[in-house]
Amino acid sequence: MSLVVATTLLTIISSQEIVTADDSGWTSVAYSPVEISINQFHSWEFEFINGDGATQPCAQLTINGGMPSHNHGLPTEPAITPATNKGRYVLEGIKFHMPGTWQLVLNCEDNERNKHDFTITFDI
Ligand SMILES: [Cu+2]
Repeated sequence: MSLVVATTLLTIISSQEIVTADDSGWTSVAYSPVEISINQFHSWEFEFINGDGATQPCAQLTINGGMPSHNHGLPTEPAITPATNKGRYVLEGIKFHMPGTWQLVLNCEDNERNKHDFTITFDI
C-alpha cells in the first residue's frame, strides 16, 4: 500500500494537470510533464470524468494537435493506449519541435456514442 502511495505522489510532483470541460459536463484531465523540452520525446496521460465525477472510458479516442498560428500539425504520430492506472490513457511518442502555442485536440466517443471534444491550449 505504501508503494502505491509513493508512486502516486511521484506522479503528482512530476506532472501538471490541465483540466478542460465540454458542454455535456465532462472534463478531460491531461497530465503533462512540468517542463516540456523542445524536440524531446515524452509521454502524457489523460483521463475523462463525467458530470458525476466518475472516470469514464472512451469507446473511441483520437488525439490530434499542432500549432494553429503556424498551420502545422504534430511532427510525430503519437500513440494513445489505455494506461495501467484504471481509466487513464497514455500518449507516447509526442514531441514538439519549436517553442510557441500548441494545441492538443481530444475526441472521446463514450460507450453511448456521445462525442466529447476537448481542445487543450498551452505554451512551450
Ligand atoms: Cu510551429
